[in-house]
Amino acid sequence: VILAQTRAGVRTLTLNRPDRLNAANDALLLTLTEELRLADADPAVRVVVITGAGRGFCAGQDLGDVSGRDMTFTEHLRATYNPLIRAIRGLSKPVITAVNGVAAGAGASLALSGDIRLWAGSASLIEVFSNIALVPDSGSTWFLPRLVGYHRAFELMALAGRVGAQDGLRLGLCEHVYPDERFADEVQAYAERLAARPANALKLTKQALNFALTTTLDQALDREAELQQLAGDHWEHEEGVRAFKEKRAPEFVRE
Ligand code: LHQ
Repeated sequence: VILAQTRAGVRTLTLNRPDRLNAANDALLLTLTEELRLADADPAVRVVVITGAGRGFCAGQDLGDVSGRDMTFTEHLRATYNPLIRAIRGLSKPVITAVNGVAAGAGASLALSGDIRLWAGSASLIEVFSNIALVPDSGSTWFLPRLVGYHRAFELMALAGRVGAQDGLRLGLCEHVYPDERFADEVQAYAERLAARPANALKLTKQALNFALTTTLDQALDREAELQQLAGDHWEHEEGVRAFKEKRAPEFVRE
């Protein structure tokens, strides 16, 4: 259900149920979460990419796989989707969600959860939950209003409109859009650029931003001061300053 490969410090995890637009079943969700844990622990991995096989990114919960389940909705979310989204936001390395096609329902939440969101020209996002009379889950209620404001978020959720790539870019649902035929190469090139950046500083930056999103300026200032100590004490900082003085590019990757 998940394909995994590492190239040049970039671990790519590919959702692989293409005939179902990579709709999620428990095996897919639990395997993806476990793969993220392994990538976090692997020193050879500096950036993680999550993408989909075939023409879809992820169509959300596999609706053929829910009947007869013995868990409540609440238990199901707590056991599968919530740990996945927490694993992405808590990962000590940047996660790129590379949205190659439609991202619907919990698949839309997954698309929004990345630190960097790259979309193919044919990508789209649908907060599809209300079509089946459900509530947005897997973080959509947290991510979307922070990106587009309450009112646009409510409209997208209430009417389940499809947001195409150009609108996604305009609304801030992704950072870049690349043509379909170059998408995989552009994602790899972008990820390698990120992999060359100072890993410790990026880890701390991700922590600082995630903390700041839910706190006051006072607390954010205090946390910045603590995290800056951790960054400043790291060899990456020394290398960055030395490279600046020597008028050369810094080398942040050490085997
Ligand atoms: C699918 C699916 C799918 C199974 C396409 N399941 N087969 C919910 C419940 C419980 C607890 C946890 O949380 C959640 C969270 C959620 O994610 S709820 C939202 C669930 N997802 C949906 O409601 C999306 C349903 N799919 C669609 O609306 C469309 O397929 C979209 C808009 C995603 C794509 O449309 P098209 O590009 O026109 O593709 P298609 O509809 O023809 O789909 C292709 C195939 O994939 C098709 O199978 P078939 O055998 O006919 O070729 C679909 O049945 C299958 N598929 N989504 N979620």
